[in-house]
Amino acid sequence: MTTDSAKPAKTGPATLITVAPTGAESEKANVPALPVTLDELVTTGKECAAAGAAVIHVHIRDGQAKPTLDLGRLTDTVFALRESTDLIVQLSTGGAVTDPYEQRLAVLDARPDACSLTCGTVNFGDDVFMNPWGFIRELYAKTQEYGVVPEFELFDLGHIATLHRLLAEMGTPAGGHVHCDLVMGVPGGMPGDAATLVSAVAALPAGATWSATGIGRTTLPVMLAALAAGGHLRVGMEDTVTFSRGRPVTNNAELVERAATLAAIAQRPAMSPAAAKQMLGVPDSR
Ligand code: KMH
Ligand code: ZN
Repeated sequence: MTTDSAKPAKTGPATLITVAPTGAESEKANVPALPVTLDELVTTGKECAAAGAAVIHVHIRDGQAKPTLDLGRLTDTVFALRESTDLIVQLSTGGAVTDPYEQRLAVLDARPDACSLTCGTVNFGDDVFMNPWGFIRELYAKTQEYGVVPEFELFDLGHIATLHRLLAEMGTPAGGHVHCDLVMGVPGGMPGDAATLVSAVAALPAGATWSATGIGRTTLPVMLAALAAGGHLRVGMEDTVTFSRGRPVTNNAELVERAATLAAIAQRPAMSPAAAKQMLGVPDSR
């Protein structure tokens, strides 16, 4: 008979937790807890860092709380989040489905640490999130030129084929490491379930790390499947505004806290921002 209780508990590799606090889809009027001002975003960033987040995936809003890619606001946001937190600042280049390609490319001029880079077009509810091959290439080339570390957003299995093509034709990303995010459960994209997650992970480039997020009610199944499969986590009000059946999310930090708790139960506690920078190849240039 073994006496496991006498041994110190072993922990596995840590879990990178990304928070996506705002997104471009929810309206402040319908979701009052959504952080939309710079002050609200900074407060959210601090709370989520304390709860275990290492990366913040940022969409911003204008004075009317509408999604914007205004470069001045983006630059101020990068500066303010860097000033007040250690989080890796990852700007969205996806924006809203209505944003033009030129503005999405110009996001990198705000000089974030990292950015999202979606590897294909996808039906997005009643809309279409457009990411044609030419745009993907142009955006990727700019990340390489600026040294901004991309996170490859994969909404469907076909996006993984495009990621392979991109890496084969254009080489390694800034930071020298491939990190992906499986965005699951978008109406029109891949479903948010364990079987799909396992298939997607099997198709990723060798050596890539990955996180997963489940939209809406797929949040919990995707989070549990990702932990079981050795992945990292993204949570936040961009992806779900309901904490449990009938109970709205009150703030982003409670989603990060839940993810950190589940990761700790899985013996893979939340990763620090410093360790995340090392894993992703984000230079510590502050
Ligand atoms: N808001 C979606 C249309 C990203 O941030 O790069 C796109 C999106 C992906 O959220
Ligand atoms: Zn986003």
